[in-house]
Amino acid sequence: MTKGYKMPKDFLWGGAIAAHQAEGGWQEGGKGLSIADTMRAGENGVPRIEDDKVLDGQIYPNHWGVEFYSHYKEDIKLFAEMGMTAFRTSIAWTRIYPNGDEAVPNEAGLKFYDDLFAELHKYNIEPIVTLSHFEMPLHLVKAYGGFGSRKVVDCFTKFAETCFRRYHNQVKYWMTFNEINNQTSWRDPHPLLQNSGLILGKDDNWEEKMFQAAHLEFVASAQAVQIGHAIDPGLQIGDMIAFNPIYPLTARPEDVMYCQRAMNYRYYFGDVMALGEYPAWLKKYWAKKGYDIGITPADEAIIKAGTADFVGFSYYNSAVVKYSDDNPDMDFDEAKNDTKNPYVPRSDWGWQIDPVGLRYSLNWMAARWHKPMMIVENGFGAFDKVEADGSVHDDYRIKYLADHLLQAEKAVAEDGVDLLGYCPWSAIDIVSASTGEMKKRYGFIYVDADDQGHGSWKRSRKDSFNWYKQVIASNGEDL
Ligand code: P53
Repeated sequence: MTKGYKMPKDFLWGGAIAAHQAEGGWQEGGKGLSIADTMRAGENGVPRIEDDKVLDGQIYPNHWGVEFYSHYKEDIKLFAEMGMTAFRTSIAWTRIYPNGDEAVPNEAGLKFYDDLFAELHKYNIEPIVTLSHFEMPLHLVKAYGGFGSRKVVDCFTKFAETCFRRYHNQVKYWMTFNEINNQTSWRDPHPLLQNSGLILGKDDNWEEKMFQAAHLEFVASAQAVQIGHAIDPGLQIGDMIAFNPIYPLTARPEDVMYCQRAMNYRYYFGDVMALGEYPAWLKKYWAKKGYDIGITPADEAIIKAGTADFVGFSYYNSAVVKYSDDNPDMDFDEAKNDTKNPYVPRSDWGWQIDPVGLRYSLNWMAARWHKPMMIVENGFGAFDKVEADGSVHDDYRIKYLADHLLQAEKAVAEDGVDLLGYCPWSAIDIVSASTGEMKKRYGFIYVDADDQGHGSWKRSRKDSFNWYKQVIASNGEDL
């Protein structure tokens, strides 16, 4: 056992999931179709395909997730048994506004989350809620082109307002857009769809479209922050950034300079949302590329007035870049970067495992954004083996989490960063976002189901369940 540090009193010990990856019940209670409901299964190296409707004969793993919709009471009881004091999930936008643009919300959907939050409070578990976690109503994509349109800004702020009004007495911590910066590299199908609901035409410049959509999300997010505070000044409304620190491969000054530019590119999202304005370098970059982002003075005022209260972030891995002489402008192209870090191991899915990078990240963000922070995702996707007696010996997951937690604790205890809580991904096994697989497991709780959605849905405790219980009981000291 590793000796860690006791965390401050009231530190939130949580676990995280997202509605579309866990709930299932895709047609229950008047729920509409989200972009996750028409996304087929993929696997490592095989991208998920987005259909424009549900097709016969295709597998859509988000239709069942892990049936959290019908199992949540049993699951929350297990979270409480671990001692969890917080739980992060998202509100499925399509339960509240099935098409996204209705005048009136869907009462059955609202009721589901009343019950879910009440169940959490029964055990003194603090809900932490993401408003938009890769689950935009499909109708908003088809009718308006997602955040390609200002109409969707209004739909989102209305959705946010509905949730703040209904749940402000039950939910204090909110985040607007999950991993808003995870749309900065070209992949097909492009993550612009998952994040922003954009489907690109053949002649579209994806990068210009990305900057435009992200801008409208910043406006929507800042507006939501202001609306939320007007409803209840006690609400804490954060941004949510996918944080993978980028290192220079060598001490060559060009590598270091290029690395700084890569960090600026990946994390300008956090600059805008935490500091309330665009960085100067980015305006120069747009001018050089001839991009028109369509920013109005009114937008700038909204962004300035609606900065995030805290920085929520996911941390899984770190990355490395190397400058190449054929790129004298030093423009970062994430899709072209496959530089490997010789000093860190990789998971079965190729993710570079780097606990020290978490301490580095916390310090980097503290120095740049000056906000309290919350780790709202951190975890290890792995194949789990169920033994004959039903146990799962996931010592690799325990090691990953213990190593990372120790570094986060050092950042608090030795470096003085303001960290509100830790919510590992995931509280319970769920469907993977990038691959749609069930077999890429993250949870403390095993769910008996396979990639085709077959199984008993029975829940069981993995070894990591008992490990996390002891971590929480010792307030972070026994890792
Ligand atoms: P999965 C890409 C890279 C890093 C994290 O990821 C990512 C993504 C987008 O898929 O997503 C976050 O399930 C995300 C979660 C997701 C989790 O990381 O692809 O917020 O929804 O499940 C883990 O292995």
